[in-house]
This record gives sequence, C-alpha cells and structure tokens, in this order.
Amino acid sequence: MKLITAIIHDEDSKELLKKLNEKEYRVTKLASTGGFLRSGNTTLLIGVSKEQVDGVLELIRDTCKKRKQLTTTAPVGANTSNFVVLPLEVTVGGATVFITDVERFEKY
Ligand code: 2BA
Repeated sequence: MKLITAIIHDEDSKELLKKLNEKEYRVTKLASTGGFLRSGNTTLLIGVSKEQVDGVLELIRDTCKKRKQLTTTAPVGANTSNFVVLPLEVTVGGATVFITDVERFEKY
C-alpha cells in the first residue's frame, strides 16, 4: 500500500475531492499552512494500492494549476524606522506530492 500526500492550492481542493470521490478513492483533507508564504493550503492524504497510484496522480495533474502569488521580502535596512519591503512573485504548485510506502494498514 502507498500513502500519497498531496499539498495543493485551496482553490483546487473542491474539484479534486469531487473527482477522487467519483472514482471511489478514500481521502482525508487537512487544512495546512505553507511555511514560506504562511498562507493556507490544503493537504490531502490518500491511501491506495500500488496499482492505483498512477490514476490518482493523473487526477492531481489534471486538476491542480500553477499560480503566481505575490509576497514580500523580509525588511531590508539598518533599522526598523528606515526599511524597504520589496514585492516578490513566486510560482505555487500545481501540487507537491510525496508517495510513501505504508508498512502496515489497519482499519477497525
Ligand atoms: P509555501 O512554503 O508557502 O511555498 C510557496 C511557494 O513559495 C513555493 O511553491 C515556492 O515557489 C516558493 N518558495 C518556498 N520556499 C521558498 C524559499 N525558501 N525561497 C524562495 N521561494 C520559496 P511550491 O514549491 O509549489 O510549494 C507549495 C507548497 O507546498 C509550499 O507552500 C509548502 O506548503 C509545500 N511544500 C513544497 N515543497 C515542500 C517540501 N519539500 N516539504 C514540505 N512541504 C513542501
């Protein structure tokens, strides 16, 4: 068994959950926060058989889009009364996906 951990944009989560449910994949949605932008994103935990991994990845690829997001750099300057904050554009996603082996799976 494999555990797919997918970090995706909040705006893609509704559609991806719909598609996953339609195909009868089991999924858990977690509210998460990106460590760099410190803004909300969505983490999905999807437990599947080895044979199902590619099908799930296809749905993720088809659904999760890359987006440009603006953030700011850390203040640049000698002291806090005289600093400059510069805009910084980063590309987020489509999806960051980890696929791990599950040593044991139990359900009661
Ligand atoms: P964030 O950490 O908020 O990062 C958002 C985007 O900012 C990243 O998009 C990347 O383009 C940029 N970024 C992140 N750290 C940076 C840094 N130290 N310097 C410059 N730019 C940086 P993605 O790479 O698509 O990542 C989207 C979200 O996926 C991340 O949100 C984070 O929540 C998660 N993520 C990405 N890689 C990860 C990893 N190796 N381990 C754990 N979580 C990861």
